[in-house]
Order: sequence, then structure tokens, then C-alpha cells
Amino acid sequence: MKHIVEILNADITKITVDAIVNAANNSLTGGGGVDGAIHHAAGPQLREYCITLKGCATGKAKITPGFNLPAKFVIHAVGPVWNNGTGDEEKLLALCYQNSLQLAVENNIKTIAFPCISTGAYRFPFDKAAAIALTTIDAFLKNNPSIEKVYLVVFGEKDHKNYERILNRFYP
Ligand code: AR6
Repeated sequence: MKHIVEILNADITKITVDAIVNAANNSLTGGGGVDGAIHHAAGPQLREYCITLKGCATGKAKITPGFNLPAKFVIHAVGPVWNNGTGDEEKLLALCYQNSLQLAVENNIKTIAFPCISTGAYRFPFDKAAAIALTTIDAFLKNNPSIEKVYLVVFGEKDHKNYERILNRFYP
């Protein structure tokens, strides 16, 4: 799976893929961080569309068009707020990746870009989150050959180095 998964230090709103994943909140109506950047780049139609979806449970995901984004779709996944591991956060984070990839397969999406869900405002420890992302994506790809490329997008050199280190440990 090593050749399918690639880490990019970039602004996810600028990436041309079939779908980008948003680190959304339960309301799906926008917020700060990557969510704010995606809504800003997609334009107001995204929020109007999201309102009709009536929210999303933590660990689940919903799909919308990408509107003004280069990506055709946005998959809005709701990560858990880190609470020292006391609220099933690791399992819920894994479900975000699994449910997003499942939606991708159902919508014939072959290239997808994920931000590092929950590691900003939701305070999930970065290394732990990155390891969960890699484990979950790897297991999914083994059973779903239709996905051709998964980009793991980080914002900044520190996160980039960290993610590369974890990836190299994962795929020696
Ligand atoms: N491209 C790629 N990655 C980014 C970008 C970007 N443009 N902007 C930030 N990141 P966060 P969360 C990284 O806080 O922790 C929102 O208000 C960032 O460095 O966006 O899941 C929602 O509405 C970090 O590693 O999402 C929710 O209320 C990662 O994206 C809440 O924040 C996730 O950081 C969700 O919190």
C-alpha cells in the first residue's frame, strides 16, 4: 500500500483530487481551522447544502459537492474531541477514516485527500492520530482496490516531519 499513500505539506483546499475530507463538527455548518478554509474556498453554496444534511454524528461522514473547490466532492467527517482517551476517541477517529473511505468507494472516488482529523481544535495527540489514520487506511485499502491514491495532508513542516517519521515506521 506504500505507493498509494502519500504525505503532502499543503493547503488541502488547493489539491485537485476527486474528494477532500473536511474535519467538520456535528453541525456541519462550518467552523475554524481546515473546516473554515474549505467553506471559504468552496463558497457559500457549500454551507447552504450542508444545512440540508441536518448534522452528522461523531465518527460518521457525509458527502457534498465541492462547489468552487478544485476537488469534485467534500466528505465531511466529524472527529472526536480528545479527552485523554476516556471517550472512545481512538475508535471514533478510526471510524472517521473508515466511513470516509466507504463513502468514497460508493461514489466512485479514486483519489482522496485527508487532513489530520481532530489534531487541531479537538486536541487529539498528533502522533497517535497519524498512527490511527495509517492503520485504518491500510486495512481499508487491502479490501478496496478501487481507491488509487490517498493523500495525507499536513499544514506545516513540524507535522510533515512527524507524519513522515510515522509513515516510515509503518512501511519500513
Ligand atoms: N489544509 C490542511 N490541513 C489544515 C488546514 C488546511 N488548509 N488548516 C488546518 N489544517 P482543525 P479538528 C490542519 O482544528 O481538530 C473546526 O472549527 C491542522 O494543522 O481544523 O478536527 C471544526 O468546525 C490540524 O492538523 O480540526 C470543528 O469545530 C488539522 O488540520 C473543529 O475545528 C485539523 O485541525 C474540528 O477540530
